[in-house]
Amino acid sequence: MKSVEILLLLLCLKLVFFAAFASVPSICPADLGSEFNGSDEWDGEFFPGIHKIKYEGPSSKNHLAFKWYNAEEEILGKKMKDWLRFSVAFWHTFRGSGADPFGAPTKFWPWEDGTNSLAMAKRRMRANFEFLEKLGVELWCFHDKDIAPDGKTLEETNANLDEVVALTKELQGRSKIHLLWGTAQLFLHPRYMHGAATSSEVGVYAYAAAQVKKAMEVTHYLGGENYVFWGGREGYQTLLNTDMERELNHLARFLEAAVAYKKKIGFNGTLLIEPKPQEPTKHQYDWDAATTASFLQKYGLTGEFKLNIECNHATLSGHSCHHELETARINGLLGNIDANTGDPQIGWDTDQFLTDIGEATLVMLSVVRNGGIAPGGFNFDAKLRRESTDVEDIFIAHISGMDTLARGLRNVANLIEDGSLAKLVRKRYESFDTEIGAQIEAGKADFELLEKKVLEWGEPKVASGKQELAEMIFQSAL
Ligand code: XLS
Ligand code: NI
Ligand code: NI
Repeated sequence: MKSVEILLLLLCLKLVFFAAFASVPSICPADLGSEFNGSDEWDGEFFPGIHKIKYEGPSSKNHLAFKWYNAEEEILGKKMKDWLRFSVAFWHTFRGSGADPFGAPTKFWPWEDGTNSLAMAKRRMRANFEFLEKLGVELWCFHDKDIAPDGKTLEETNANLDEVVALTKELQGRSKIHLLWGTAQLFLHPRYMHGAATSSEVGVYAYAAAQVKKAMEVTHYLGGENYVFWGGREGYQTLLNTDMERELNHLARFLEAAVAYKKKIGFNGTLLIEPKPQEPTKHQYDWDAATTASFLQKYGLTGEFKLNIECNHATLSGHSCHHELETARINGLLGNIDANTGDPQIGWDTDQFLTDIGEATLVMLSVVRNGGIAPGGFNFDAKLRRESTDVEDIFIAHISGMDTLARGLRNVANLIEDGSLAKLVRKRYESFDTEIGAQIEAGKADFELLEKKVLEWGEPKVASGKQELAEMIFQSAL
């Protein structure tokens, strides 16, 4: 082993601990024997032998084809691609290395040279665009730190970002591919150990603001349709050293400043907050959809923000993804979905591709009720598992996630066509479809009136909730 190889390996081992969130320097040498010349040149294709993925229908046995997702097919009055607005998450798909807190990277993609150089960043971006083209996905998402390396100063860091963004703009211009959302990564660097907008250090608050300012400018420049705030470290480890009220006030001030800056630069995208209960903090402030909705209300920010609901975060908070989606939807806050799932036997954010057809059907039920998700989308905030190490696996994982959600959409169409679930729900509340029910719903029934009714009616009759029937009807649509 040459000394340069030993150095790279040592570097890898050191970086393993940064790698759990699969962003910045988590990639190790693709192939310690490979040659790289420090440029972003790459001969030929990144994914040779993989052609554009086509729809072949449910009977196909080709694992590099769609069985259920047929982009142009109309379902419930809209093309599948318009319901499903799929997006690839750059951080997982192109920066995910397979490293976890116990082990070194396992994925050595052929185009990686083991560096975090600007040339490597540009080559990786070209790989992203070839992947999107071949997969037939037109949207993607990134964190600032995923796509460009840090410099020594903020100026240098921003200049690096500008260089990669210039290439990205050119690549977008040559295709139909565009940006679903951008975000600033405010959790990996040690400066953010106490949080970003909720840090106890004013210099860190300012640094986070400067980073978000730049990330918003870049998102705007790339035509991003949304901008996301995920408060990975906006929370606490112990209340004994934490002024919770002051930290929440700071977070609100930070978000207000973001709204003001968005308006100043003429960015019309939706600002999204992505709730998560914990990990990496013990308690994250935007625990779930309801907590975040009440935070927005308290600080007068409703109307400026929507929510990005992530299925794995939903289950971490003790809810189902469907519960979080419905909570967001009925509050007019459903903005985007980070389409992934957790593992029922593992207690953290495993960010797996969603492959459960029942869960996908419930997700699509909320989206259909919402009339769609645009200008949001289904961002695959999902990673290949550590043990999936073939380039082909990257395609298979996305195809599987897309087909599962497409199946969910088809199932919702079945449910709607069948109509019996909607009928069951309507019937369940029919006692409110009466004069007194209408009075209650209009806020015109006071307690005296209701007491009078009870004296007149006697003991109320209570009908069956029909849970098993509801489940049976749901199952028959799958
Ligand atoms: C982590 C989050 C993150 C956000 C973007 O758990 O899901 O990936 O989506 O910062
Ligand atoms: Ni996410
Ligand atoms: Ni997550």
